[in-house]
Amino acid sequence: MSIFNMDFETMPREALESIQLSRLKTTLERVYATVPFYKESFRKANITPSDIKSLKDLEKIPFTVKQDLRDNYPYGMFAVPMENVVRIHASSGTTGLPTVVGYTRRDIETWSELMARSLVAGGATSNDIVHNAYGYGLFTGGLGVHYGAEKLGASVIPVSGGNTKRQIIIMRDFKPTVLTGTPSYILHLAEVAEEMGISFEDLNFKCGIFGAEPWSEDMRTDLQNKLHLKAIDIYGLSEIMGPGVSIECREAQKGLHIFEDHFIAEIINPETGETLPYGETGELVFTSITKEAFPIIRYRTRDITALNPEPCICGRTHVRMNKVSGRTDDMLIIRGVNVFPSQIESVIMKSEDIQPHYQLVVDRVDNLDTLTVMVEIGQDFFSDEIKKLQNMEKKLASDIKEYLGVSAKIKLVEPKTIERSQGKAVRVIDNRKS
Ligand code: DLL
Repeated sequence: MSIFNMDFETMPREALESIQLSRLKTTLERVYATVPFYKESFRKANITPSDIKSLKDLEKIPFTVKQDLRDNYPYGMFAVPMENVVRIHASSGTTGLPTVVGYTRRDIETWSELMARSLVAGGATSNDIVHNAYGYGLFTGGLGVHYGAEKLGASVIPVSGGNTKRQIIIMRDFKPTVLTGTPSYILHLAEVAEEMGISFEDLNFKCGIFGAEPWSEDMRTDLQNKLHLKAIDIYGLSEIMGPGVSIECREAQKGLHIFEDHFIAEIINPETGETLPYGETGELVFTSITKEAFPIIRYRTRDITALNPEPCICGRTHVRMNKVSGRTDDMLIIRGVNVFPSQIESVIMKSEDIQPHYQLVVDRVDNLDTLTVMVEIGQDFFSDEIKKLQNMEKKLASDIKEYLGVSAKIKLVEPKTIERSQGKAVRVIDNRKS
């Protein structure tokens, strides 16, 4: 089916669910027959694929977690022989062994199609020129967006991350119309463009497709104002496919439509594993229903969100997930209060003098957790009298306490103090772990 044909995305729920069920059954039969991990996990739960007769029955199947992928490193979860695998990607592995994922030729075709559909949802057409600043390499962002843009028939500039000044010249001269990259790197691009005396107002961008890390609504407003484009949130993860698992539509820019003809989404209570109804916030769990090389069943993403089934003004019937507020493993517990970096971002970005560059430093002093929020402020403000700086620090600390219930020490720092992101931003330095 053509990517310009919206049939799959606007299908009545009943028809969509019947496709999901039949694809789910086929996937379960395949993983049971080809991946020893799933055979064993079904055996332990005392079920076989034939016990899954409805979408609701999915709940009977045990979860898959990141550790399972590590235990089967590198290729143990693949459901096809290596001769059928045409591409391998991997997570960075900063917190342990990298997670390795594989794709057959058909998987690459499916992924390209989903990324093309994502770009269309975000407002791109075959006439666009896509400046792709996601990193190319083992990270799925660069090549994922690249193949989708080509599939759409757009012209791709495979610029990747880094070499920022050169990127600005390319933006000025090649006149791209769609910008793709992580929000934190795009922010850095905007900063460097300003230093070079180039205004985004004079560039040709109409939309930006930003994701791969959490970013707040306030960051969206800031990016839209600075870059003079519509900023669209795109979500995905290597284990499920890469970018293009879900995306906001340009019409609503509210919630990310999940490509439900390829993935089944659930929300669970991360503590009990119990499935939660639509609207409730919890951990996102995905089952892939069309992948060949690396099918994955009930994968716990650790991402926190809620699902919204309400009809959307764009006409798509696929459920929307709220903007991801953070990951269960990124959540900071400061003296018993749970807080995500993106919530702190929302609070500090309400202040006009603050630059959207910040880092959270967590320590343990005398057995008590302490949180220091390092935030950049404009050069003018920084050169001002010390009293003004102290007042601002007090104000931000009291806002954080009021909105989030957590005590934090604010440290205002000069512009350029906090390291700029070339890909995903490092928001938290947790000295308790070292
Ligand atoms: O980040 C895939 C991707 C590339 C998505 C480009 C969007 C654009 P991983 O490196 O495996 O894959 O990291 C996946 O990043 O579980 C989330 O925690 C986080 N993440 C991805 N997109 C978003 C988003 C790519 N839009 C992990 N908002 C996921 C918040 C996001 N977090």
